[in-house]
Amino acid sequence: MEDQKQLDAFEAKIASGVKIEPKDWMPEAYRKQLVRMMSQHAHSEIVGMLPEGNWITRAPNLRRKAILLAKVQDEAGHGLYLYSATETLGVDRTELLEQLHSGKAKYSSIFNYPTLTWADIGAIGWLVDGAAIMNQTALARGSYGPYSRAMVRICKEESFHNRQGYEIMMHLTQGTEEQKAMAQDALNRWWWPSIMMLGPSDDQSPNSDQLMRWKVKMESNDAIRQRFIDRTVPQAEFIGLKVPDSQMKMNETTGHYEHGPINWDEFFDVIKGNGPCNAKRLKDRKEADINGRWVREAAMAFAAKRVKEKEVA
Ligand code: BYC
Repeated sequence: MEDQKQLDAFEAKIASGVKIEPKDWMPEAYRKQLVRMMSQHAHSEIVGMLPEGNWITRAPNLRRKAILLAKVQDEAGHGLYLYSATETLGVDRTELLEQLHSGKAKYSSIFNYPTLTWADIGAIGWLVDGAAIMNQTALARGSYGPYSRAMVRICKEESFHNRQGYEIMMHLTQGTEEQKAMAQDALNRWWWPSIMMLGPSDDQSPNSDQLMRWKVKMESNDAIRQRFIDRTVPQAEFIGLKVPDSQMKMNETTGHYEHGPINWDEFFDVIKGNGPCNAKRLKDRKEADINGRWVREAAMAFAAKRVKEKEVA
């Protein structure tokens, strides 16, 4: 049974804006919620490398290839910070990765869609990184120190990713009719999944109440989604593209866009494992884990050798 006094002190700390650090007392439910959310986030970063990684060899020129390579490496780095931050809560990353590889753990729904053309790489940077930033700048103000600090650096890198994606789209829309059509097609396919990746609507979000009370989440799923839409629709118009929502319109009174219905059946189906690429993503991730084993073993052997050398010296 948790001590009411400890709980009150913990909640008072959060209310006054003091961060919770790894060695501080915390309720078990807070720890569990953080492990769930942070590990899902870490998994999303490394699974997210796969759809973009597919295009490294097919990027249209050397400059684009170098930029994409750097972006995919950044995502691996985000995974590393996030697994490390999750480990401060007393779990081991091997255990978390096993949960991912066995299909027990979730990762972001968005990465279960295919990248069919080069424009999809633009759409991911613009829309997926754009939605992620909307969410993560809020998470950077969250109550758990290691997670909120990881978010600060991740958001800086995501801002660069977002701009490179928009720049790809802008170039395509200034190109031939085929290139413009390719950009519009990518927007058509990525728009709704990007809207959905911000989580189910507030009335279907069982974790939000507790997470917002403990200031892990600072805003609700719908509030962040609205901000993303308000920012992104004018960006699409600026480059001559149209979001695929015939009901999208600006409400002059509220100053916000109103959108058509979101297909939540599709979202829940994808997170259950039935999206177009779920099986492929898990297969590729497991293979990447096996193929990278020798690198991890070599790094561990080298580290052990360094320790021995220091002991002798
Ligand atoms: N996909 O109660 P709710 C990136 C699940 S990667 C799958 O609202 P919560 C990038 C949810 O887990 C950035 N599942 O949940 C990388 C819950 O199920 P469980 C990814 C989802 O946690 C590479 C259930 O639905 N960002 O930027 O309060 C290349 C009910 O939902 C999703 C993060 O991970 C989803 N989209 O709120 C390019 C941010 N949404 O666990 C780019 C961190 C919901 O109870 N995470 N579910 O079985 C969050 O901010 C929150 O977890 C969410 C969901 C807003 C996503």
